[in-house]
Amino acid sequence: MSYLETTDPEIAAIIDKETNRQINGLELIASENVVSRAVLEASGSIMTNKYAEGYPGKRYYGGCEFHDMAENLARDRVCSLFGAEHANVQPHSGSQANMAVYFSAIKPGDKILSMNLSQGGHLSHGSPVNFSGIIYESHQYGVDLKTERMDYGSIAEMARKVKPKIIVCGASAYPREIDFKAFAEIANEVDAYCMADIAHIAGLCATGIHPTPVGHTTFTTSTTHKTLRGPRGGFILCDKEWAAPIDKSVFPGMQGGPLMHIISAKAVCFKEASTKEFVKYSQQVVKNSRVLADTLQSNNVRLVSGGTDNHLCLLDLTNFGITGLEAEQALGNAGITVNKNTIPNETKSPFVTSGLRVGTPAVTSRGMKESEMKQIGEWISSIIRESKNTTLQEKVREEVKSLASKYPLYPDLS
Ligand code: DSN
Repeated sequence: MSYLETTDPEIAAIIDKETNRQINGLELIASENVVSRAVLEASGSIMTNKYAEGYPGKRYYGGCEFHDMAENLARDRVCSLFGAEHANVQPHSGSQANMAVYFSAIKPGDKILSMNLSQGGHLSHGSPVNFSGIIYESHQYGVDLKTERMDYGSIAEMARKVKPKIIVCGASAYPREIDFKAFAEIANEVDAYCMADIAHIAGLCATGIHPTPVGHTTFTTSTTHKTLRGPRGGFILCDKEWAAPIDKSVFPGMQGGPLMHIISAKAVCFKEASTKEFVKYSQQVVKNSRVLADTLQSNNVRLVSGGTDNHLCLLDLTNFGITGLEAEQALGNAGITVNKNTIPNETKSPFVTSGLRVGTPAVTSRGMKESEMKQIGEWISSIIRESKNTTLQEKVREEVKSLASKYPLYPDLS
């Protein structure tokens, strides 16, 4: 960062502070990760200098020969990783990937059937405050309020009643396996398209640890930066018959120039995700999540749905008499970064919440395993038991820092 320090010391100092925060703390936000040096280098490369509107072989600017090579590599690699026929790697985010699918498959005013945000869904799945709930008529399913799991029978019943044009499956705060095949069958029965948004679990689907929707659903969308451990961005997978409408919806439909430095970094991520090391990493993410869940439960923390099958746990704090917001702040003071989250049967606003979401992708990337997860589970439990105890928070902060120092973010950063 020597150039930045000279030309813009203010922003250099901010990046330095954030680097220290990441080095010294524990990142348990389920949607975050730590990318490889190779992904960082590609994201920070001179590929950012170029406009490349269009697609490989059909660009609106000259000088795109190397950008064509990078985008083709990204497309081929992600298709082979997921066994898909066609990929669009240009969406700047998961929301834009979802938007491109809606723009391709349905019309304004058409019905969407998707999971409620407050029970684990996502804003871009038809929330009334999001474009998806404003442009389309949104109908939402939740989890069964007793089991706190998806109930495919009642989702099918709802689909028969609503007759949506598209059924959206996938979630951002659901700790259990999702039966994408069942969703595809429901969609088929009611003559709807089916879109699986695998943003959270893409790394688990790519490695076979979670069943993949590819081959079942009409569209699969995702981000690249969660369990897949790539740069921030999105992509869409579909069959060849949908390639032209999807590509047209992304560009010129909703985006201009693709972020070619990010597409290059996506290509690196897809290569990394196809290695044996990444399979081992993904297995460890789930093992770590289960140990964290067991440790929390042994400390009387109630987990939504009673446990986890994936990279995240959803904690119900009701019995501790604190809100998600208070717990997020108390844990933040102890160097443990998490996010407050609504839970099924939520009684508080999304800014306060009764729950907390914790995930293991980032700490697993740093090399932490079962014994560290036990320790982290004990720290979380003690902090939420005594959320006003600032002496405890300071003590845990020092212990967190000491643990973090044994698992460097990058070998040359400590
Ligand atoms: N905001 C992301 C998450 O944290 O789950 C989803 O887009």
